[in-house]
Amino acid sequence: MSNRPERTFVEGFGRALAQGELHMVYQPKIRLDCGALTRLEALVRWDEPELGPVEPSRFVPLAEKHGLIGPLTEWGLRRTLNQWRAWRDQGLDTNVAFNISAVSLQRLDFPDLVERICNELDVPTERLVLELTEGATQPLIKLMDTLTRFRIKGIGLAIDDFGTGYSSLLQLRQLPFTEVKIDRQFIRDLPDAHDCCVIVRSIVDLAHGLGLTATAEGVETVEQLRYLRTIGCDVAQGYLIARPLEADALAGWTAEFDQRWPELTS
Ligand code: G
Ligand code: MN
Repeated sequence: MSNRPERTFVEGFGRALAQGELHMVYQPKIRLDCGALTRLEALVRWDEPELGPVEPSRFVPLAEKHGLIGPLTEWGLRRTLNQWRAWRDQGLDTNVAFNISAVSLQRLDFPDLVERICNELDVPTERLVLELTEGATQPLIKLMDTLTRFRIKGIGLAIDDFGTGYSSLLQLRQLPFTEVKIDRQFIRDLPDAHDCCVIVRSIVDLAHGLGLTATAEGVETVEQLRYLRTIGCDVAQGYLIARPLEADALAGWTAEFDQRWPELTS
């Protein structure tokens, strides 16, 4: 009896993938020096007919456990890269960030699959950044070969939620990352909490010293954004800038944000 809800989940999720109950939304990341859109993070949403919207944090761990992460990742990546091409055709020149489960990285041929999908859908690999979070059971450091294969193919690698969980400085030194995403827990209390200011400033310096892009996630207030600009953080993402958007809302957001940028920075 105890695993019945999980079995129901597996059936429901299989149906979701097959019948189009899943869709992608996209959250803008901007350059803090000029406010320009630099990339969009693709995030999956499940519109369950009875439950309504289900958050990825509730179904991704189950998909991982029941062997469904492969189909989910491939579906989401194809959807996202097709969308990138549609935006490019509309004249929106940007990059995309896509979240990868540590489970997918255990397959040594996974970088080849990602490259194949990029080629098939005519998206240059340089336009793609993969966001990785440390899995509970799989330290990223064990995945050196796989991560290096992505970099050789021109695909960028961001370490997500940096500063929490298992993420360590050793990883920054040994793994071929291109970007550090500072966890929103450190951003939340900027700029009033002195300790958070010290931590965030140090991560930005560390990232720059190692030649990596520093990105702040979870930026919700003007004060946070202004502080991040003063310390030279490169990129910001968060509800202040935009909530995750439906694909067709991007053009409207871009026009609106261009207008709003001067007052955010003055
Ligand atoms: O860690 P990662 O970058 O993958 O997190 C993405 C998630 O964070 C998404 O589910 C998104 O809705 C959420 N998110 C994005 N911006 C903000 C924000 O400014 N505040 C909070 N609390 N959550 C955010
Ligand atoms: Mn992410």
